[in-house]
Amino acid sequence: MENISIQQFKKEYVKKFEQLYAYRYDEGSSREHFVALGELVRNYYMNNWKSTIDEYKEKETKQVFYFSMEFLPGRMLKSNLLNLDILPVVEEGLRELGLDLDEVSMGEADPALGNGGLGRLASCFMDSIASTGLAGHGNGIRYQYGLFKQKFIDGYQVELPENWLRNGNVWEVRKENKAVIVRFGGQVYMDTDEEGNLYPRYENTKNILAVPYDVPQIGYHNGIVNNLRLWSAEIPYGEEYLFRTEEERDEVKQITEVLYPDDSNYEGRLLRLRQEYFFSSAGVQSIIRYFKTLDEDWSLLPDKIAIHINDTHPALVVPELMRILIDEEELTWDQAWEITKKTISYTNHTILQEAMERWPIDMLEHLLPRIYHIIAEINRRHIEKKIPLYGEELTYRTTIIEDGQVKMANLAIIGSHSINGVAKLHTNILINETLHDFYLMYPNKFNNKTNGITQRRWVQLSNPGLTSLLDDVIGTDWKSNPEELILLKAHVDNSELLNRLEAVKLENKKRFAKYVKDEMGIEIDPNAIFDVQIKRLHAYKRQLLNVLHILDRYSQIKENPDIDIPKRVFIFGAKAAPSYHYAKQIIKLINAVADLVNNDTDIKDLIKIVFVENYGVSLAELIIPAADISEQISLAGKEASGTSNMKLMANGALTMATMDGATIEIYDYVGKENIYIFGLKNNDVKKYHQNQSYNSRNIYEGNASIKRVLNMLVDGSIPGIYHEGQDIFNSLVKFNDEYFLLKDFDSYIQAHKQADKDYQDREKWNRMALLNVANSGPFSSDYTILRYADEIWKIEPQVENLISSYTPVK
Ligand code: CBF
Repeated sequence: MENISIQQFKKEYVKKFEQLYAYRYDEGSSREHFVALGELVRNYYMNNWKSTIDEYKEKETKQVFYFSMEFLPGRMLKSNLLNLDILPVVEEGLRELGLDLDEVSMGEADPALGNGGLGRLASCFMDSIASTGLAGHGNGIRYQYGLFKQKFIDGYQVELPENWLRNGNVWEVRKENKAVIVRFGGQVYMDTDEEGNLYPRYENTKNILAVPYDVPQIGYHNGIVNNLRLWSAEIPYGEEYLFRTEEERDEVKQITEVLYPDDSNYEGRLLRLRQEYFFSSAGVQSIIRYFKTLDEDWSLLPDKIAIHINDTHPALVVPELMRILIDEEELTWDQAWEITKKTISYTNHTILQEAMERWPIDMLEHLLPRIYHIIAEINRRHIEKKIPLYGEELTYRTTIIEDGQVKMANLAIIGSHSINGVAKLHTNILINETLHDFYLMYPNKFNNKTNGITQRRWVQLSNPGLTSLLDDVIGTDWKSNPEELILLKAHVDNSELLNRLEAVKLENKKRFAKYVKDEMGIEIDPNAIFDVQIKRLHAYKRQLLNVLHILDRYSQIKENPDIDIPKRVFIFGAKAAPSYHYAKQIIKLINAVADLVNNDTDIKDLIKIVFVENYGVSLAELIIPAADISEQISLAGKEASGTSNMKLMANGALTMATMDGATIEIYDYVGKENIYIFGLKNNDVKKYHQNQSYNSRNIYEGNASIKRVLNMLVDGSIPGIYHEGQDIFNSLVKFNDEYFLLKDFDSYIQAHKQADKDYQDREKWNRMALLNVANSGPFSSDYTILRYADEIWKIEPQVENLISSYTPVK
């Protein structure tokens, strides 16, 4: 945008505020200031938003549409200011008005429209697509309630509603004229028209209006403003008489009411399926409506449009596009199928069997009869075509429909031209194990795209201290080309710089310590090692292993109060899915151990535990810059990629890790001296599984430290836990420790001992931290997205790219 002076900004701001609220600006609350500022900032990007979209249309630029059930953008105010290049002006202008931008920013609700890594990745991608000048937009759901607000009551997780839209959303624009109808239920009959063509005749369907709310995605200093389109469900105009009962009205409201409704029961699953079709269908319909304005031949659809499906939640895009092309645009099956496959691409984000979506046939058939017909036909043709080529056995292992269920990953693979994993190991596992049968059929579809993160949010915005240090030492080019961070390496022996890096970290730790004191009443020492594990709570991520380490350390200190180790603050942030009982037991355990340890004066604050409530993007922005150790301790082979590993590394935390996900690539970049690696490798785990030779009880019986720690779970040493301790003990000993915690325990403890030692040598530690920052550039999502654009979507930046080149991951 054009330069704006501080004076001009102040004048415009005061005017905006007083027009909105009709009282003096200095009487306003943070919330009101946020709204006024947001309203003003809108004026600064609206023209660019319009011109970006107009230009794509005029030039018939190929555009990508990223379909995702989750987006976790975090607060958008500062990020919009940064990308518009007016952050310093606004900050100073507000300061002169007696206001603080950070406080104003707190007036914005943090949109929790996602669970974790997958949703946050989608938002990093949105930022990177716009910032690298690519024509690309998001497509998702405007949930009225985001992911639940987590509270701890007696140490137990309690889920409260997260009404993030209570005060509206200043960034969104409701576009009623772009609404579409999405059809559910009823019956469908194939009839013949006068010319003898088959067409579907629908009866008794429930038609729902999908209304889009568009949210700008502003590129970094490049004038591009793309679109994130979030759909909301409403009763269609003029059809209110069809929704006379409260139940019928509720059914509509529910579609976009809440993120991930409880899917532990049939009703919850049905609602989830409804949500998936709702935003898939609405998105595809709006894309097709746009394409038709270009007046091009249908065969050119894949030259103008790419549709990317983020995991299988939007996989119904495949039959929906087929439906529109065949039923509404009257293409033949073969024409439609070619176009569909060429247009769609798919990312797999997990190999966990329980996360692989499957829908019972009767549910799908009942809710979406025509879509089910199309899936069944895709499946029939797949079998017919592949048996002669690959034989029955292999072909039947790849069918979409099996045992009364529809397998969404199979649909996504068969109906797309590209499938990628999100880190090298993960892609290899897909190719060689999980999806090997598909790989035999479609070797060229498979590729890897290691995840990334945007340094704009995760360094520039969340760590201003580190940002100005970097600017001073290596200049500012790293902001548009993060690989430049490697220039830092030349300064690795500059002890003045290392001290400055340490001072920046200390300031960030103090900032977090203040939060902990104010919000939780816990006093933590900023000079302690801040050891951070922030991610969804899941058994495979092994927060429990972290707890076992804490209990071991606690016992050692009790035994030997004069032990010479640095203080540690163990920081957890994690939500458990509401119906995931075991994960919730671990939350209770962590809180109980925190109560025990934090209040035991014998251990002289050598250990403190902080389990922050309601972990999300905003808390991550506070915790990550303050971290010394990044816990990435999943069982090897289970974490597809991880992205907190990259954010933490970029902020100078040292990684404590198993060889899993993208952490392996972090290891490749930083080298073995600058990371703590422990535990089984993927191949070791595989061998144990093959030989069925793992016996956790033997380890328990034979290892005194492990026995001592595990016994604490059941012998009353940890007040406040009841059956949780016994259940967790049983999972580790009686039920053979599915995630090999006991096997990895010793090497984990050793790695932590090494970290204690290294931390006492501050120069060494700071050097390692610096090398982590220096090597974090390749993990920028800007590069990841350029690889998607180049290799999958076949789209090119629309403005002179600030990133002149990108290096393929080594
Ligand atoms: O690819 C993004 C992230 O997705 C997950 O969170 C997921 O939901 N499947 C994975 O668990 C992460 O490993 C991955 O980084």
